[in-house]
Amino acid sequence: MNVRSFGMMALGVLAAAGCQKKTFTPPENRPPETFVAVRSPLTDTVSARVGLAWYGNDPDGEVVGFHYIWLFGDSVVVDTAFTTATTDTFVLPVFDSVRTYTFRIWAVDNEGAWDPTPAEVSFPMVNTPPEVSFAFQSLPPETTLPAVTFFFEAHDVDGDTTITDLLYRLDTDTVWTSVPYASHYTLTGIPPGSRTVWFRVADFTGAVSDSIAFSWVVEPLAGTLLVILDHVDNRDAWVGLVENAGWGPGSYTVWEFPRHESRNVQDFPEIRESFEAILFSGFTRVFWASDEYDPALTSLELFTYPDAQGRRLFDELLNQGGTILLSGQSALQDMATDFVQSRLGVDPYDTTRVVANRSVLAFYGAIQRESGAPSGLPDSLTMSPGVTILTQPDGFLSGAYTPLYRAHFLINGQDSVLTAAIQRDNLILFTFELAKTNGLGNAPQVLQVLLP
Ligand SMILES: [Ca+2]
Ligand SMILES: [Ca+2]
Repeated sequence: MNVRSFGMMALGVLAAAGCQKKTFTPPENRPPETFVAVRSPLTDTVSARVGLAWYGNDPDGEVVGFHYIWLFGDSVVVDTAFTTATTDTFVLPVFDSVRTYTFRIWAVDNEGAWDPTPAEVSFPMVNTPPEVSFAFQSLPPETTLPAVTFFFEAHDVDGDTTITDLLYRLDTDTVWTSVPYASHYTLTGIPPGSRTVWFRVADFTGAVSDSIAFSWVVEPLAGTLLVILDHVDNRDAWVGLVENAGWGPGSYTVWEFPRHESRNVQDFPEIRESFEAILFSGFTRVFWASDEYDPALTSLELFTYPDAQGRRLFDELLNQGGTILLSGQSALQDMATDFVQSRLGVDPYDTTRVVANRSVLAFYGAIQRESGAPSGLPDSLTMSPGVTILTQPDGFLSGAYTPLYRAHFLINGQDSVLTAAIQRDNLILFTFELAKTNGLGNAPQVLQVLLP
């Protein structure tokens, strides 16, 4: 090898070195860092419910999610695989004694690396007793029958679903009675007299709320006639009608439908429980009365629409041979149509025609007994003193019923005579208020004949 060739070779080596690919060594992935913050107000101890927020930073990539666990000492209380959320509220099992729980969380980056130094926060947690109150404007009247439905609002800072029991005690009870918690409860068979009832609620640990109390007067059920007053303005007129028909005090019972101001009619499924307990306490006759013109305000629909579950009660009473007499201008419109047709035999055409023409119907003058009506009924009724016209009654042309009374209506200014009281089997409908048609003093006789 000469110098030249060595030189060439050296050049070749240098050239080769210059062309050699440099090996790429990426920087090692750097793990993310995790932070956690408490959103709930913190005191010495917290309730079972705690709100937390967290986030993570990754210096050379991005955080794609988190793993977290809840620990009590060394044992895992809540374990999760993975979450992309950055906030949550947790409800942990709490007890009467303080337990310290630890929340530990790891951010995970886009290369799957966990934060080697997870964030954590610890809480001393203790159970808090629940609280209960009567639902807004839900209290029963000062005087009731021996079955009453109460409505509650109960809360527990450890979670409302942790409330498990309702406890109640009447002043005549020596011990508390516990039932599964619901937002209403119906007491039945309450001893008559001046009563006080106390309620409390308990959570799943047995922690109980303070008690709430209600004091009222419970009247006994009496007789076999139940008078339902459904939005009645002139209570004295209706009760007077009943008493003048021969039912003395203590021989009948009045049940006043809760007025809408105090309870929404949608609560009927609950109210029904107390009504049912009362209705099937030996009553064989029901007199439903209303002097409200607006069927949206009265509640007969709840006893006649199948989905309100109240029809079952009327059906059962009728099927047992009980008699129901309905009297009021809103009665026909407030009832379910199929109930009117099947139970009263009213023609569907009549129902729709009457409703359609309702605004042009005016009812006036004397009311006369129909020829086929029971002969014991008064031959004619007339308006009570001071009542000159009933504005919105209903009238029928014909149907599979026994006509009881016909009356003069003004239809588009024309005098027309239509049937205004009908009977089919043991269901009777007066589309006007008997309490307002006692001008001759003989309206009580109607009750004597039809509700013997
Ligand atoms: Ca990273
Ligand atoms: Ca609690």
